Amino acid sequence: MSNRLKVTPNDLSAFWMPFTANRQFKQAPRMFVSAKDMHYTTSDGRKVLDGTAGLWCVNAGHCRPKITEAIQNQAAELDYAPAFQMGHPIVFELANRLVDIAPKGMDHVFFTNSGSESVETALKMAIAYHRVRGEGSRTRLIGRERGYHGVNFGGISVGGIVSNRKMFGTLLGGVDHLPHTHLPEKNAFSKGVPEHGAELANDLERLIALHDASTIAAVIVEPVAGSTGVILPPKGYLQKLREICTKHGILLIFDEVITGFGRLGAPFAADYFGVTPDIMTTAKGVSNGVIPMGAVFVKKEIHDAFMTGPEHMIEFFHGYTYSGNPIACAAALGTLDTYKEEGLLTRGEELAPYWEDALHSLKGEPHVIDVRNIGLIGAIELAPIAGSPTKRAFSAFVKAFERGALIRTTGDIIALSPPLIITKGQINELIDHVRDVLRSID
Ligand code: PXG
Ligand code: PLP
Repeated sequence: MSNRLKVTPNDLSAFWMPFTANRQFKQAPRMFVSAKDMHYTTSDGRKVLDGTAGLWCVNAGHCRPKITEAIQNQAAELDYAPAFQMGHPIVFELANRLVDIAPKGMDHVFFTNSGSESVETALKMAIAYHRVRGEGSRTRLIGRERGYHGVNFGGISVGGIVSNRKMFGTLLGGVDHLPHTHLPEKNAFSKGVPEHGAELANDLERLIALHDASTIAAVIVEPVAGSTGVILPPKGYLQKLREICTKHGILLIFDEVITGFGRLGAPFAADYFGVTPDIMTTAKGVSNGVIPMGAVFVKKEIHDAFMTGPEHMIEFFHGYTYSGNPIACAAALGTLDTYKEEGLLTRGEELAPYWEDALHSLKGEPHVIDVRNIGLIGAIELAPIAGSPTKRAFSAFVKAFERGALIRTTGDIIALSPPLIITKGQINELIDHVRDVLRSID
């Protein structure tokens, strides 16, 4: 008998779960067995409203027919083609389709399999770009406090989430950090982008004065920080970062792993804020989370700088076995078709005012110390239980799941990011669940 057949449904020990309290989970497992559109079904047959699009990725909702069909057909036709020195048609088709919806000037796409890989790719591209242009001294990378850029070494080095960094040694050298932009004392209960804090971008000038621009390759930020608990850029902040980077020849990387593909009500945060970075990292929504995929968008000038030297030579010594995997490409094409047919990349714009009102109706409920929103993202920050940070939000998560809503918590912050197909009625339902939960927890 194969090992697979010997595993009984109760044997949960072999799987070391990612970013999970393993021992607690295995005592009281929470299992999804199927999903459709806005809902999951649990192993005990309950419907759960998806308030988080899985992990911020299922933007078109679950088990959408175009995507399922595309994957099924592709699996039967061409399962895999070598990613290096060989091609297959739909990876080129997908790149063109992505460039069509990308901010103007971002004309090239490099494929990866996750947000973390997109980040590593972008950081390496930035450093190599300066070197191919003869500015090899530009190797320093600047991230931001509380930033999340995935879990690989480059990403945790430029990232600023302490628990994701402290266990893992000295990380990459030559990295510095901007201050985060969370100013609850001035900006609590802001609707949309907050008024105060644009001047925090000027800290980049301080870091440039300290290190000298000639040593700095790139600045990487999330246009809206997601994973840390939803921190919005103050009005004018991203414009300032753009100006300072341009002035000093530093590349600006937007990590759009969460904000990409319609989350803010525009295709990308770059469109929403009217600020174009030099490199843009994406993943998640590119394939609706269904098959792992990431895509790094690059400006023409950066791509073209590599296209020198003998033509038989590899221009960029980087890539993954599964870069542009055919089945992932099929999933992404099915996803883009679904987004297009249903107008999902801009649907958030219509829904955002309703979403904002619904979220802010939670002001005044027990424990709520801030509510933040932008596009179809929302955050409800709770006062921590003295001496037991994260405990209150975690019990809210468990209670919400029991009541029939999937929410996400990080620290004592509840983050919401539903699939972009959510209806107004379902927004009410989700917020009512959160309200009831807040009233029922200690
Ligand atoms: N950059 C950003 C901005 C992200 O949000 C990554 C990179 C890494 O992507 P991968 O695909 O390697 O996980 C992310 C991922 C949460 C949560 O609950 C957020 C992410 C992943 C899982 C959970 O906030 N963001
Ligand atoms: N480790 C070994 C031993 C490998 O041979 C490879 C790829 O050939 C990798 C890691 C990298 O794997 P991937 O290309 O899937 O990132």
